[in-house]
Amino acid sequence: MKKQLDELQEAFAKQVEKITDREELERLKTEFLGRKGKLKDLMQQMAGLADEERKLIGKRANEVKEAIEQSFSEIENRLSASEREGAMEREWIDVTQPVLGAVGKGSLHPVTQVQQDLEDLFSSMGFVIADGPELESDFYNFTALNIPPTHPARDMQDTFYIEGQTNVVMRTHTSPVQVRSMRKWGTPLRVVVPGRCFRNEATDVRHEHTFHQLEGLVVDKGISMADMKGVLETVAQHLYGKDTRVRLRPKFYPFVEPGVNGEVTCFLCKGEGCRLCKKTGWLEVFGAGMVHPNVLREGGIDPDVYSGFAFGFGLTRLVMLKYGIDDIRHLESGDLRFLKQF
Ligand code: FA5
Repeated sequence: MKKQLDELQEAFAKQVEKITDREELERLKTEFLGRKGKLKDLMQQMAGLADEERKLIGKRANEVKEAIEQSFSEIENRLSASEREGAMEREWIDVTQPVLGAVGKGSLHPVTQVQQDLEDLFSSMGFVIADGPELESDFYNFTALNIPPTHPARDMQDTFYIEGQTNVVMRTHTSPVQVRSMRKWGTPLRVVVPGRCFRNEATDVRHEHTFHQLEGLVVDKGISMADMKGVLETVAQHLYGKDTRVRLRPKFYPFVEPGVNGEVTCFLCKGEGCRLCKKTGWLEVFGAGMVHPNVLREGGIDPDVYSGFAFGFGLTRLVMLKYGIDDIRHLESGDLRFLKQF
């Protein structure tokens, strides 16, 4: 019987090498250790042996059984480990990998595109590109621009105020950066300031509560209205072509004297008159004028020696004109159907 036990162990050793999955493992367990398995069968045959021999064979049979059980337990551990690894391999994701295919390539917002285009144009004319805070002091937004606290011109630009803060406002225009720039750089000065502005507006096709402007300021000796007109026409023609006409009409702004309102031909009706241009054929795109002496003084510049001009383009309106957008509210909507066209 000892020989039979040895043969059983050898047969087991050969078969156990082939186990690659749980199904095979269970099948071998039943074959060797099951109630009707090979080992049980041999053990039943031991009943007919003499006492002495049964003791020896019984000991050997137990050794074989323990060895087989030990092998099974090792194989079980090995299979569990590889199952865990497999699961990790299947579930593994690289969170740093860029999304491929599913999401299309993005593009710059049309306001950013026109802003960058104009920054290049102004840089080529020797202008510095500057920035200023969107949450601005009441002083720079109004007072320094010749609009003292009691001045009725404050009503022209109603904005959003911050609760509990009396001295700051969401800036209504980019003009506060005029005095900031004069104080920072002095003369001679050529600067443009693109940026976001805020007004408490009843919104419509041409008015938003949040929109972009592009401010410009030139201060030097002997600067005149002619210089101003030249720069403004250069911008309009750069954006809309050589035939573009610019119309300047007097307008009151407390921080310039004289002041003008600048318009270009309406893109929608080509000057015929439509809902966008309120039937005038012109679209108002900027305010401009010769810098008021009080503003130069606030900037630390002597108005008897220096003069300058300033302008504030409605950058968002320039974008509408360039791309033929007939409702300004699309631009801040975040609607991908709109944005994907640019
Ligand atoms: C101003 O904001 C002056 N700071 C411009 C200026 C600068 C004048 C320097 C003189 C010297 P105004 O409120 O007109 O002016 O606005 C200028 C331009 O911003 C307008 O022509 C228009 O194109 C645009 N704009 C004004 N309000 C809105 C609005 N609610 N939504 C969209 N665009 C607007």
